Amino acid sequence: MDRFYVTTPIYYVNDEPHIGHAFTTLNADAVARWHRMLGEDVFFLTGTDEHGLKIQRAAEENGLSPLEQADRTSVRFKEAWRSLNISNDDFIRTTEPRHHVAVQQLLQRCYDNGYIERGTYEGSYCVSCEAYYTDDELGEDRTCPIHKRPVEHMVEDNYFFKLSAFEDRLTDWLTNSPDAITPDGYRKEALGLIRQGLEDISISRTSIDWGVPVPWDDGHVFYVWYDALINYATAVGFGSDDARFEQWWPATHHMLGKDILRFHCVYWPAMLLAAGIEDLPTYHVHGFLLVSGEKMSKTSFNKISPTAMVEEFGVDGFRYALLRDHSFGPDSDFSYESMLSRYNSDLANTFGNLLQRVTTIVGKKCGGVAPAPRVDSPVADKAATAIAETIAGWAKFQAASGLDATWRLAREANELLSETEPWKLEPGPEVDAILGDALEALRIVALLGAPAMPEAMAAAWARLGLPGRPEEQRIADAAVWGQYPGGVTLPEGEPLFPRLKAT
Ligand code: ME8
Repeated sequence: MDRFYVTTPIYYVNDEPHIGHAFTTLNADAVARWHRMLGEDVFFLTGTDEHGLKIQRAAEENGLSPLEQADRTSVRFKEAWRSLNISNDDFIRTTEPRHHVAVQQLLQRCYDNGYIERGTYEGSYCVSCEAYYTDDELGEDRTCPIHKRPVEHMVEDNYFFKLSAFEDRLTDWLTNSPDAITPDGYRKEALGLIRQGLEDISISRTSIDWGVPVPWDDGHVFYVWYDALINYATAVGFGSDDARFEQWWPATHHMLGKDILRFHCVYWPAMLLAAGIEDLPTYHVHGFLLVSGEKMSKTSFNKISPTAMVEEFGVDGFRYALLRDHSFGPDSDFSYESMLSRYNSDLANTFGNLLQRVTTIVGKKCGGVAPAPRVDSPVADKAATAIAETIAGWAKFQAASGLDATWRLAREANELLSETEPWKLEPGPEVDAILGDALEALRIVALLGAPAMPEAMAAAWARLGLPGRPEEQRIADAAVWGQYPGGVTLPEGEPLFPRLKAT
């Protein structure tokens, strides 16, 4: 069976979950669900990043120990993901012993292979990014280019990773694997960073002790980023179960925001190569969700909590609108108004009305017993196109374009009804044919829409009188026109997506 290993970034525990985190996690969840429906063996990982100066300072501000701070916020992330029905198979915390073992083993290997050396570092450091910046990367008045806050001058005696040794191998990898980082603009961005020249990077700290100790030198802990990146290896057995790691690692897909591209797409593959791991991950990078044109951040007071959105739109309404409205790649403006109009147009109107209308007419014209679709239906070709485009969208990790293609089929079915007006016709074969086709279109939309809206589409499935859940089907078998069985009695029910008014 094909394997598919998908990850989100592990989020910092100094901050509460917001819809930016939810965006990556929901996309990863929907992609994981899609791959399960393809029949693949899926492992889906998310978690929290708990070491480093940023967490230590947040803990101090809150009068907590760093571990207490981590325990409290990590739970917030777990709760947020439960409330969004995220189907992760594991939740890793970098404070767990399994992770310490993996970090020490992986970096010890880099050290033994001659890629880590001692030295002194002096530079401008942004605590919010947990990253050093060169002078030409800084913004006005020596501020961090991302957080716009003053950077700190740091001088440290520490260990350096010989990143410069990997320039050629990284360039070859990104030049020869056109799908290594998608969308392609981000592959070019990573190549650009490598072509500017790679300097060795400082990977340990003596100024703090909240981290994983360097195994060959007691006074140092690893710098948080080099500990954090290794979480992806820890969770599939690195350091504890070599056979498991070898099975899963070649199937790795990292989903992440563009803010952490350099760490993921340049530093991390170099670390893997330095440790003798030749299989490099595949990356899927997205832009920022912007609120009134600004990135959401603690300092801008513009963060929106996923819980508030679930209260407005329901879990699946929020999941759908977020996935459908923001394609995975460019920056995208988030607004309540566009979420509302997406919900009303696609869910309340297009899908919800279609389901309600069709089941009502089946009640009136067919005695409540659903007719079967036509094999040679005028909708069949359109359905085949929508299915193919849906599959292509998900294959590219583009939930928005997959869902767009799926919803075209729902609109086709609505048009079929508007053009033929079966409610005006006498009961008989013509009405049966139209309704059978519409029911089949609904079945296919519920099937293909299930990764985005697992519960709502399961409810729609039941309303179509179908057994089981759409997620239990295999795409290759079920996404083919003509399978709606007909002959089933349709249960009655309330609209699945009641129309919402602006609040
Ligand atoms: O960087 N729009 O954690 P983090 C879209 N711990 N996505 C956003 C977003 C926004 N406005 N804001 C955040 C870290 N994200 C490290 C990662 S991984 C080994 C270590 C999402 O809590 C997006 O996925 O700052 C981004 O890359 C991530 O949250 C950063 O989360």
